[in-house]
Amino acid sequence: MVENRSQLNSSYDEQGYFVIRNYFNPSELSVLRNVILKFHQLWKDDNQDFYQEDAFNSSLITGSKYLEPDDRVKLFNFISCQKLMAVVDSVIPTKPAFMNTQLFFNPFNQQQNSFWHRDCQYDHEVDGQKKAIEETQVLHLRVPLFDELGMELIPGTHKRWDSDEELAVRQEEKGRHSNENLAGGKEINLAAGDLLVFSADMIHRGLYGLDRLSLDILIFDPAGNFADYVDDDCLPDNAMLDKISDPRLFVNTLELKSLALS
Ligand SMILES: O=C(O)CCC(=O)C(=O)O
Repeated sequence: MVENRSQLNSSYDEQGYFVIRNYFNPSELSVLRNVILKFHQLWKDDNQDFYQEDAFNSSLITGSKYLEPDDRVKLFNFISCQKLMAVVDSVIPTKPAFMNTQLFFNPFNQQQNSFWHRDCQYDHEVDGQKKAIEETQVLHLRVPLFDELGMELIPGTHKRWDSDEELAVRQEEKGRHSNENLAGGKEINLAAGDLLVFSADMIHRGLYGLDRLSLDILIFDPAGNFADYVDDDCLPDNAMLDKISDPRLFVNTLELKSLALS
C-alpha cells in the first residue's frame, strides 16, 4: 500500500495512477452507499429507456434533481473528507477544484462493450488532445461501493502520445474497434473500500462484471480552464457550504466560475 504523500505523487507522476487498498472503513462506506443507492434507484426509475438501451453510467450525482439537501451534504462531506483531500492535495497541491461526479454500473444491455478512451478525446481533435495531455490535469477518484473488476489502464499514457495501434483502436479508425485488447493494458481489480486515482487523459477502460457500482469524483487543476464544465446545480449553496467540514474544493470551483464571468 502506498500512503506517503511524496510516494503518491511520484507513482502518479510516473504511472498516471495509484491504488490505496482498504482506504475506507465500513462505516464510511455505509454512509456513502446509502446515499448513492438512493440516487441510483431514482435515476434508473427516471431514465428507464436510456438505462435499458445504452447506459453504463450516470452523472451529476451531487445535483438537486434526485437527492435531498441532507443527503447532498453527506455526499459533499464524503467528497471533501480528510482522506480524499490528502490524496487530492498530493497530486494537485494548489487550489484543486471540484468538477463533477459520475456513477458507473454494469450496463443492463449485455451487448454493450467497454471501450478504450482518453477523456479529452470527446472535446478535442488529435492536436487538442495532445495539448490537453501536456497542459492540463484532471483526476478521477474511483470509489467502488462493492467488489468489482475495476479498470484497465495503460500506465504512462498520461504523459505520452498513443502508439499507432492505440490511436486506431480508441478512435475506431482503420477498421479497428475500441473494445479490442491493447498491449500494455493493466487490469486493476478493486474491492469495496479501495481507492483508485488515475489521470482522465491516460488511455483507460472500465471492466464490466460483478456488482460494479463505483462513484467517480472528478477534480481539476485550475491551470486548465474547466470552470465552464461545472454544472452550478452540482455545487453546494451557502447553507450547505456551512455544513461541509473542509469546503475548499467547492469554494475553489465557485471562485473560478465567478472569475470566468467577470
Ligand atoms: O468504468 C467505466 O466504465 C469507465 C470509467 C471511465 O472511463 C472513467 O472514469 O473515465
